[in-house]
Amino acid sequence: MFSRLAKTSILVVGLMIVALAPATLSAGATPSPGPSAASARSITLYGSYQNPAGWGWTPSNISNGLTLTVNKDDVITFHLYANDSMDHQLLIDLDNSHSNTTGDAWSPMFRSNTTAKDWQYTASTAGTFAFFCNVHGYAAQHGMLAVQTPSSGGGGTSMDMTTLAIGGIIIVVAIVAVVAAVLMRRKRP
Ligand SMILES: [Cu+2]
Repeated sequence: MFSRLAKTSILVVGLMIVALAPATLSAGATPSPGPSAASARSITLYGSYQNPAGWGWTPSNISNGLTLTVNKDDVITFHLYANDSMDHQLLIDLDNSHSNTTGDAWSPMFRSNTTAKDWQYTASTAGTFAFFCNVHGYAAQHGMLAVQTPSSGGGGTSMDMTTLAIGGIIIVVAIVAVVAAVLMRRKRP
């Protein structure tokens, strides 16, 4: 006659332990700030006005669909080549106006397909920006530069949220079990 209550109690205690375990793990985990330290990036770009037009990592993947992804505050050294040996100039279009306007950043002119022109750019503004050739214009030669803030949307943050969510669900189940146990006890004559 006592065994039913004992079983229920064991079940409730068991559920409580399961519920507390993720919370303990979460509390004990070191908050990960993410790879926020700015790093030096080396990016090779081949510019070309036509056949094909655009920008590429190499002479064989030149297009107008290239996206470069870096972290905020990365110091990028662009190694710039002119695949067609024409004059080009890389412009980072910080206001996405698709034209050369105040506040944009641009490289020196380059026109060699064998010797790189190096240009350093610090990605101090987060966001997604167009880049294009300041000589031939946005329509002829463009791509995208995505400057990410590492602390937002990091893997560590989403894992913590998942842990908390699972812990919360288990706690709700445990509370329901306690209420059920109490009701069962009250029903006894
Ligand atoms: Cu150009």
